[in-house]
Amino acid sequence: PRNTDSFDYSKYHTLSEIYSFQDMLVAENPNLVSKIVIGQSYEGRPLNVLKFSTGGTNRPAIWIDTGIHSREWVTQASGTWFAKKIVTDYGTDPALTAILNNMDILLEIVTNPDGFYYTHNSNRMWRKTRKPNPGSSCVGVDPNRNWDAGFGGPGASSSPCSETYRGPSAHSESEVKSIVDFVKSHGNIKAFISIHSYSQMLMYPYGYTSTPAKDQAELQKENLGISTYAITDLASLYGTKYTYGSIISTIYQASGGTIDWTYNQGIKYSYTFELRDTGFYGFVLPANQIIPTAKETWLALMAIMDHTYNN
Ligand code: ING
Ligand code: ZN
Repeated sequence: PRNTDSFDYSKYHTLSEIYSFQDMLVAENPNLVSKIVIGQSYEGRPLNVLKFSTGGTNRPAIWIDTGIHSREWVTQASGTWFAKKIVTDYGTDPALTAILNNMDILLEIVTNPDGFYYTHNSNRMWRKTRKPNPGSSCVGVDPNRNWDAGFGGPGASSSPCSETYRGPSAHSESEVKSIVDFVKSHGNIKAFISIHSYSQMLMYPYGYTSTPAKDQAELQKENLGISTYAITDLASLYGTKYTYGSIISTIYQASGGTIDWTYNQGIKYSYTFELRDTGFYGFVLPANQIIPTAKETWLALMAIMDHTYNN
């Protein structure tokens, strides 16, 4: 495609197609969208973040990432759709317009580009990064077990051959460390939403411990409230059913996860999604479900972003 209007959002795209989509979106919307390269992957690919901003300096921001696990293709595809949705709705949708007149949205669509390239060219089911592990023939670290939050505890593996290998040390993966450095230097991120598939769940901290998050009573209530609104809005479109709760109580114990770290950094509205489906197709969700998945998820994202903006 020569522009983002002729881009086919109902198909899965390669890494280079998504990279060129990002550049086209920036070129078409120079007053709204810019591209920040927050680092490089192990294999040297750019880690691109789209910044949607109507001005100001270091405004409060909402972070959204998709594709930290490369095989979860509906997430990168939804992220691409979200990017187009933001530029389309700004100026016409009152809720999004109000948010963007006061806050920035930061969107990393391909959070694990080496893994994503590998899923297109070698192994569709690749999850981890592509960094070799010294002394092992197994490659890669689970980038959702590599964060400095309960790192090394139960709910991650110390074996390089495991799909949940935590890595040699916290933030050993440049795909993770680049976000860590960005979040710390930004210092004004109010909501952090990390998107996975599949299972149809909306979750909040913690994953590494069943010890309730700080200000648990109040935040738990708020989390429950936000989650309820978000999944109710999501279901309003096609009736897709989501479950919700803390990570450890909803899916399983997982240490070193993204949003446990962002929450401990003080980002109160830290959420993680598991998009469609519940396992019939799993990671290999048919392309005809991309747009419905993106559309219903957008309603939940708007609920979370709106709550963040109003608090
Ligand atoms: N599931 C997530 C995983 O990394 C998860 C579940 C999400 C755990 C957020 C911890 C934090 O195991 C998938 N499908 O990757
Ligand atoms: Zn995942």
